[in-house]
Amino acid sequence: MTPAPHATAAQPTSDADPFAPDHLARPEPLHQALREAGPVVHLTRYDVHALARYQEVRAALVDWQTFQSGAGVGLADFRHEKPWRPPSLLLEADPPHHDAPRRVLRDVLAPPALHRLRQTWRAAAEELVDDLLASGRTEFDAFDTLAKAFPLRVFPDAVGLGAEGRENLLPYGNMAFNAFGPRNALVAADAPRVAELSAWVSAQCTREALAEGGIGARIWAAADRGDLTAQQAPLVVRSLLTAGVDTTVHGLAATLYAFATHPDQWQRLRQKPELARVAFDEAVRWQSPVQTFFRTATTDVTVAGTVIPEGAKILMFLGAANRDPARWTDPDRFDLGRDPSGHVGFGMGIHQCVGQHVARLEAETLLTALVKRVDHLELAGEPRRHINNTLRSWASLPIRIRPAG
Ligand code: 4IA
Repeated sequence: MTPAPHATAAQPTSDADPFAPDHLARPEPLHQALREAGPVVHLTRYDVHALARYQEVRAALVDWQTFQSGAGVGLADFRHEKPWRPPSLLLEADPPHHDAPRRVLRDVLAPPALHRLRQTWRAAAEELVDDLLASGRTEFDAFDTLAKAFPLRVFPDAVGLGAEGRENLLPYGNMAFNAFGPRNALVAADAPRVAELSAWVSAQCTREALAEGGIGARIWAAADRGDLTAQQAPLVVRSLLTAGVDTTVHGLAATLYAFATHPDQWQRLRQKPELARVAFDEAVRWQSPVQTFFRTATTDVTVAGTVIPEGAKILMFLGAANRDPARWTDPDRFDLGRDPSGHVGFGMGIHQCVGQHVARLEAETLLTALVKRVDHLELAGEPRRHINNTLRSWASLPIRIRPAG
């Protein structure tokens, strides 16, 4: 047998397919096996190098010079394969090209820029929860009624999207996150809608489509100031629409799932509602809504004694790193008492999630509204996962609540 082109002789290997439905539905056993196999594991099926330990994942994330994003952060190598859409100017770019779009998005999504949204989002969260409680229902699908409903109520308005076609946002995101993986059945299932959904998203990114005063208009204002070109502006808006919807929906679902399965932690939040933001970060650590991302080696690089050759794809298991027992005490426990900072659920380094303040504000406003009005919550049935190549996502989350006396 001749060695695979991107493997070193002594390196641990695995023929597991992390993108197979069983692993996607329940990734923990594979994560543990990969962490235990070694710091770098050659995945023979895709000829990629897997990192599943916290230390190596974090080191790769912060070393953008050696582990580039410009060749794509999915399995596809943009140097040899045509991307399914024009590459993201942020996610799929390296310095110096990455920097101007990043600066613009950083500024429009920074906490001071979000300040004006807080009152509106708080009111929207209270109305959502009040309406739910007023209906008298104590059992419902928290995925539909809260995790999906809340971001879809506040985020498209904040961006300045038109009213038409918003139902396309989640399917578009689902497709984009599947596209980071291999061309498996999940990607094939999305294929019939690629053209239609891409055309709709592109149409929302024009200056004319975006309401005055919204985040989208602020991106266009940056173009007017010369901080971006008119060609870049719509692609920066596209990043907002790709990365900003499914992630928060499934991140909020993860948070609600965490509380429904850890009722003692809900009591803790009731005592101290200011823990809402920590709770969200701990849920992002614990569930890692974005499970995996790739990089490409710009040079032969030695990671913990293993040579990864130039041009090889590196698969980083964020979810595995976030539960690495070498980094976290009792990693499988959702625990408001720990300090979750340092988790890699938002990435790390120059590409670290630029929208994380938006996500935290959504979580804070929704949890705060909920914790004031709900004494107890628990699962009311078996939650159902939705399978996606990259996102740890949900189809339903049945819960039962006891409204506050
Ligand atoms: C983009 C990592 C993930 C949340 C993400 C997806 C798409 C984009 C950025 C980030 O299209 O720029």
